[in-house]
Amino acid sequence: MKSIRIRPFAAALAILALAAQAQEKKPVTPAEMNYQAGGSPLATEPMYQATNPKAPPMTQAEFDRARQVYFERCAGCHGVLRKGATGKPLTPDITLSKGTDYLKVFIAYGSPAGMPNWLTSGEMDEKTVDLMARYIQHDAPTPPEFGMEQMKATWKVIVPPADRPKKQMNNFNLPNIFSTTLRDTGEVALIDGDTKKIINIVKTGYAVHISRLSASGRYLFVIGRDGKINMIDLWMEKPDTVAEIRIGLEARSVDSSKFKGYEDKFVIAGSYWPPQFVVMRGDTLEPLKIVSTRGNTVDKQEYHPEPRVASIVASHYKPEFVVNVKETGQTLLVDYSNIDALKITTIGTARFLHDGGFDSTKRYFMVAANQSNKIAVVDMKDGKLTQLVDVGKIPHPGRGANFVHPKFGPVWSTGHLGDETISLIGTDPVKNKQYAFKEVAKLTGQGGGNLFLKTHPKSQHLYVDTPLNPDAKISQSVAVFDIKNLDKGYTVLPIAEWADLKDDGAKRVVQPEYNKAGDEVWFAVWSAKNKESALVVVDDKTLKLKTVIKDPKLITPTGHFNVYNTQHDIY
Ligand code: DHE
Repeated sequence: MKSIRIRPFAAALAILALAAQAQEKKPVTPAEMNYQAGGSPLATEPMYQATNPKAPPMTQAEFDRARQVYFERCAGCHGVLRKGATGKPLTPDITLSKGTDYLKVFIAYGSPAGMPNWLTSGEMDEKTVDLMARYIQHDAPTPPEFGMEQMKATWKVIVPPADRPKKQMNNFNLPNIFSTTLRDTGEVALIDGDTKKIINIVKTGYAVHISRLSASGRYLFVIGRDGKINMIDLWMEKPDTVAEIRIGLEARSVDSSKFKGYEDKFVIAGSYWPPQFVVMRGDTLEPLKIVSTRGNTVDKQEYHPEPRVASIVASHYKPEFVVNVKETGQTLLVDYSNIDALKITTIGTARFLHDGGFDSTKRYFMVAANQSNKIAVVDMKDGKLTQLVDVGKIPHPGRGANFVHPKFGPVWSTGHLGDETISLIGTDPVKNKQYAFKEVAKLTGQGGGNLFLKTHPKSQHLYVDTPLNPDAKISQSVAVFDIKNLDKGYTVLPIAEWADLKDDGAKRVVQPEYNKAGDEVWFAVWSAKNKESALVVVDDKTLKLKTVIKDPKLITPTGHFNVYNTQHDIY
């Protein structure tokens, strides 16, 4: 084990203090830590760096290096402005009084509360630990804002609406196309779900996060972590980008208006930095209205300067977008019927909002408040919070999975990053009132580190992945439950083994996704950029391997989205 040179007395004090802190804070699992420390595109943005005369001196070169490390490793948890998110706040008013020695121990050895052990894990050397301990005693540099002028400067209409096809110009079965994120190459692969052949590989922003469909199913929107949106027209002979824009410096979410009369009319995207969302024209991505999400937290009612926009969905009940603001724990219902007089209903839910999906009727939006271990249920019809439901540790539903439970009626389910359970929540307040919006049952899956689970109205199976589980056997396989016999436990499908990859990569099996018919399920087998990856397709009836899709161009596949199911919110 490496050692770090720190005065022994200071080190002992620091460790005692750490232990005390650990008691106060809920532990964060290593899986969640790795997941959050995913690297921010802000690392390469120019920023003004102020020096704090009370803090230990640093050269400009040291600042630049430390800032890069901070945005690559630390910002996901501690926030861009270091005001704290999953991790503690690290502003000079706190860090200066702790001093360099204390901070070095903390960074080097981590804490039981979830801070990774950056030195002993080998991720940072002693010099970097020292650098970071000094850096966080200076004021946090603020990345630039990104307003209308900057957005317009990046906005390109590659094929104007008038020059686009008037009808579908290809023979693809559009509802069964899959859009697959190729994370580390900055691309998406459009794959024909019938033939399993790649239709096109489209250059996108950095590490695309999600794909979403317009209400008509014609346009596909993908958003990179760097805030770049590609609008892809599936009617083209070879589907490709017709418009693009950058809506912020770092982002995760995009969606398109779905309410009757507003189909394909507007697109919305939210950003992590700056904390804001923007409403755009649905045919060109022209930015129309930008709204900041800076504001007060739901619990302590404190001002938060950088509350990131997490999931966004389009309501089917009203002309509204649902915008979930992570750090404030506020769910915004944004009425887009009059863009010039935008009406926003602010519903206090819980912190920190992340991902979620509709119940089977699409009336209720179920969103994970992952640091509260709760699912917030928001009523799309009445525009109010229906319930905060206690679930397991760090819920992470993706969009969740809806099915009819033999005893409890319709349920929506979520897995967890922090434990092995799958929580089932009743969603039928009419015929199954006694079970509605309560956790009615817990299934036990393979282990923690779950990210996504999925079923389909035509299927009787529930698939649960565990890509962030530290045990390779678990991260490389999925658990399948028989919905009619949940007490029987689960069957394990060795998806990565079935992929039969030539390299010994991480082979994390991630995100079950059904085809349109609901009779096959696709999984990404996600390895590093220089290792072979694949997509594995399972026959849902027999739970047997159907086919493996391999191609040298399928580099780091992660999320994959079936056009029809995404368009209609079927999950
Ligand atoms: Fe995601 C959804 C944020 C890491 C794959 N992810 C989401 C959503 C948010 C989010 C806010 C909901 C979007 C919506 O519905 O509008 N994800 C984040 C992070 O902040 C985090 C923790 C760290 C980061 O640096 O990005 C993170 N996510 C990951 C990954 O490491 C994953 C596994 C692989 C990857 O591609 O980077 C990953 N996230 C996904 C996928 C979805 C997603 C596939 C969409 C799920 C769905 O079914 O809709």
